[in-house]
Amino acid sequence: MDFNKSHSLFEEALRYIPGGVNSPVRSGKAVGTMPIFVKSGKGCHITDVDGNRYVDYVCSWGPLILGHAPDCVLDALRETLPYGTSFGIPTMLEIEMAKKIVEMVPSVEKVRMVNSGTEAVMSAIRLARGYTGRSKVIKFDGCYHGHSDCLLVEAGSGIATLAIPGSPGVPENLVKDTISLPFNNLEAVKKVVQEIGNEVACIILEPVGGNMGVVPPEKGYLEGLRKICDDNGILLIFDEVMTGFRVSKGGAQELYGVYPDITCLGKVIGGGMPVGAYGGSREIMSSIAPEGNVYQAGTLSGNPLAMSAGLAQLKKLSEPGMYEKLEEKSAYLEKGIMNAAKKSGVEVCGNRVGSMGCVFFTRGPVKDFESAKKSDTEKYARFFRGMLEHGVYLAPSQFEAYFVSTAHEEKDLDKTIEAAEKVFKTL
Ligand code: KE4
Repeated sequence: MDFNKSHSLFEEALRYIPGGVNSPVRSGKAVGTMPIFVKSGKGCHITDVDGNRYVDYVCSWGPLILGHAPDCVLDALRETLPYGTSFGIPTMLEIEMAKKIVEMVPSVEKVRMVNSGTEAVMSAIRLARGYTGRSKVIKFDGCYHGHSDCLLVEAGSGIATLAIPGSPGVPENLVKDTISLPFNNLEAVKKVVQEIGNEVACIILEPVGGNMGVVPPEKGYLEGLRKICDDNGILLIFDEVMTGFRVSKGGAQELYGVYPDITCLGKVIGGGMPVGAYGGSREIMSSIAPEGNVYQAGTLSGNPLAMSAGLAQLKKLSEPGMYEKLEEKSAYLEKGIMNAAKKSGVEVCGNRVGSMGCVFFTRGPVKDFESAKKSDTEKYARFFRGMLEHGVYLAPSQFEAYFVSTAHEEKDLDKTIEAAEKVFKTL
């Protein structure tokens, strides 16, 4: 494949944008390549500026669960655009979006829109601290909750990908109240809560880890955290920015039947536009200004274009059979890739929940960040580059997920499996 145009664009981008990208994990640094520059996307395919076409499994890092540029989203944007792009004044669309989220997410009675997952999580932490009057936050190694200061501790995603220790610029006093513990380890949480439980405002986690690769919760883990929070007046926050509307219609909380006090959302609810949200019970959400005193605001929060795109996507996802279709496609892909690895004698561990999954280049099992880090990231990088050459675009990092959309057809999945068969043989 020829990447000349992408490479010259990257050279130019490096002159104006830090690292040539607007988000580190896009850089391709972790997989030994320069990034491709994409020109267009439709369905499960993207085409880069050199005319190379790929089956895409990044799907904008999760938002595009219906694939690229689905007609329902484009139609909604076309319909909304003539009325204006932003007002900073309430619109009906914001009520519609709030009602849709309340309808679909079991534990949410009231919800506030923001503009990114980071903003949703940052606001949820402030809400938990304001509501409980406590300051400590328990998070988990390998979970990534966006780049707000107090959560850049032992984080996953780009922090893990680039092996950045925490992050410079985050003063010690902003992380002294953050405790990061091993994922899937209830005893570790019980021990800390025994010591300082009355100082802990919240326990926050990705109910299915998606930023250390994909790591599902062990049986009883989520239930155990729920009980610890109930017994100690701690708020349980599910960061469902990735799992929301992804692992089931009602997210991980519906899939596992464990309900958090606050839910953070993003990605899918924007249909590809910049959107985040956080919600919970009326009681807890009444603490948010102007109803309460916990302050949070945003110029473009509830933006009509973003609301219309997100609403169109959520309405489509509410149609019968959507999640059964996603499960069928995802299971077919997982089976094909695992068989391909087995045939080639390449040692991998495949984890998947619904239409988010990953292939760890380690024997496994992978149940937490420590076991995820045993993966051969160099071998993953070779796998990534080989698949790219065969027209399959995967996450440019071992510590991310692949996403299947309703637009991935059997022929696209077969192309992916055939490519994997060829590439595994070269590893
Ligand atoms: P954003 O601020 O990037 O919209 O959301 C942050 C966030 C919060 N919570 C979870 C569970 C997330 O996965 C994310 C963002 N995910 C990464 C990819 N794993 C976004 C990609 C990127 O950083 O460029």
